[in-house]
Order: sequence, then structure tokens, then C-alpha cells
Amino acid sequence: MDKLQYQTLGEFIIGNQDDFLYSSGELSRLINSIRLAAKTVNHKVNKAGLVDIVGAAGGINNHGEDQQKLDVYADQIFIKALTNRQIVCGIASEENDDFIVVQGSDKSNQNKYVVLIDPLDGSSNIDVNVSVGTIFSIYTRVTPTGSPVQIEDFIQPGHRQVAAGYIVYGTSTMLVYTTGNGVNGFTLNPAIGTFYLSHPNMEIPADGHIYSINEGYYNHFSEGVKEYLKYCQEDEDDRPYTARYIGSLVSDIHRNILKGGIYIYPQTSKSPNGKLRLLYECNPMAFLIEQAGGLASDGHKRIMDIVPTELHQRIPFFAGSKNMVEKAMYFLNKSVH
Ligand code: AHM
Ligand code: MG
Repeated sequence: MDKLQYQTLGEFIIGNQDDFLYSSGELSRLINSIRLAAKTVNHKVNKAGLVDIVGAAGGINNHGEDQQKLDVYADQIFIKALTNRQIVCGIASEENDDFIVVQGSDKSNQNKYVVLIDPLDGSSNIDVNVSVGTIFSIYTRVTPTGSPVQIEDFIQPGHRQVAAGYIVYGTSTMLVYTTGNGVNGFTLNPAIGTFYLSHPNMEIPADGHIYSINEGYYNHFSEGVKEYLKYCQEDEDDRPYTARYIGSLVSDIHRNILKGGIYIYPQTSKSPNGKLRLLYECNPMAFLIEQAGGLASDGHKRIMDIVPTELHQRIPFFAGSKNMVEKAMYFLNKSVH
């Protein structure tokens, strides 16, 4: 077995700290905090199905806490992990309307990073034992260090991300992240609670055979999207492609990175900006996919070049294998003219 595969996430983070110019270890500590919170959330997600059984048997579980919605729980765990350790100066979460200013009692927070997080994406899937995930995105603040963070520290274009990643709580739990030097994936060994480097230098194939879209909304799609779907289904060359849609963004993207494919959440006549959030979902996934060699677009321009105007902004999303995304863009733009 390759020696690399014995490397833990903790060792990897320390070993790659020098990748950052002027690194003070702050980003490494931040990713370490996310790693720890992920393990706690993973534990809770894994026993979600047992809660009712233990409760019904008059077990010792604290009913109030265990019945708490897991997405709220995950939100609290990540926020606590990042604030208690005084590792960031601000956090924005898909779960909360406003961003959180992180300041110590002496108001002397000198940290320079803000984190945007979707603590438990696809949480409605938990009831049916389908994988869910956490998505995170990290930026350097633009306002002066030491002062309370402002909205402009969070609404930055995606190309300014310094790191991004996701955790997929699946048949095995994985943490996948990038700091702009490629994408690496780590698998949790639950017996000892340690993430090991299992997928070094992940690369998304340039071509794929999987398309992922909620076709239930077909009648509400634009002509361009409909034409692209027709293309995917045609009996020609290496087509028809296979349709795979879990409805859990992290799992759909993770599979497509590994196997090649395109993920689409387009605008519909009912949702003109699609459903997914630019800052919490699309930008971090776009950073990972581009770092893995793929593309991410809103249908017309690169996701990471979009200048956000609000924290919870939605955006249409086309992401995955380079050639597949380019083909989808061809159909989209063709039908516009
Ligand atoms: P959420 O943030 O409320 O969980 O919604 C995001 C999820 C994604 O995981 C998934 O890709 C998408 O919503 C599915 O939406 P739809 O059911 O409209 O296809
Ligand atoms: Mg979400």
C-alpha cells in the first residue's frame, strides 16, 4: 500500500501549512476545528435512526436534545467549534439570517478569516437514511483586522476563497477540501475517529456519462436546458448518459467528481435564480470542482467571478466535467440567440 495512505488529516494539514505565503498557522488551526466539529456531527448523524428506539424503550437519552433537528444541531456544533477557539473573526451560516461577529471579551480578535457554512445540507434526507453533508468556504476579511467584521467581508466573489470543502456523511464519512493546491479527500476510520488521506489529488474526468438534475421540474426549464437534456438522452456516440440524482448536493457532487458527470440546478419558471445558495453551496463547490479540473457556471458566466450582493443569494448552477459543462453552455447560449 502507498505510504501516503497512512497519512492522517492532522498530519497532512501540518505538512502543507507552508503552501501559504505568510502563513501563521491560522488557516491550519481553522481547518483542524472543522475536522473536529465534523467528527461530532458525524457521530450524531450516524445514530439519528436510533433516537426513536432508545426513546421508546425508556432509554436514558435526553429527549429534548435528541429530538432537536439535526441541521440546527450541526449549526451549533460548527459555530461553537469556531467561536470557542477564537479562530475566526466572523461566521455566516445558511441556517441563520445574519452573520455572526466573533469577538473575545477584550474585543481583541486579531484573526483574519471568515467562514461561510452550510452545516447540514440535504437534511430532509436523514429520515430516509440517505447521505447528507456539510459545505464550508473560507475567505480573508477585507475590513481592518481587529474591528468587528462587516457584510463586505462575507459577500466576496468566489475566486477570493482561500479554502473550501465538504464533509459527506455517507456509507463512509469523508472530508474533501482544497486550499487552491488541488483537492484531497480523507476518509474517517470510525473505530478510532481519525481521518486518513484516501483520495490524494482528486481529478474530475473531463468527460462523463452521468447527468444529475431534478427532472420533475422539466416543464419549468428553459429551452436550452430541455435541449441539453434531450442531447444527454439521445442514442448516439457514447449516449444516452445515465441519470443520477440523490437530491443531496454533497453526495451528487462527490459522485460526479469521482466518476465524471454534470450537476445542474437551473433556473425554473418558478425559481428564476434556481434554489442553491451562491455563498454557502455554489462557490465552495465551484472552487473544489475547478481545482479538480472541472468547470462551474451559472449558465453564462463562471460562478467564482460573480460579485455577490447579498448573503443568502441564490444562483443557477451547472458544474462538473469540463466537456459536459461546455456542452450544456453551448445549448443554453444557442437557444438564447
Ligand atoms: P437545503 O439546503 O435546504 O438542504 O437544500 C439544498 C438541497 C441540495 O442538497 C439538493 O441538491 C437540492 O436541495 C435538491 O432540491 P430539489 O428537491 O428541489 O431537487
Ligand atoms: Mg443547503
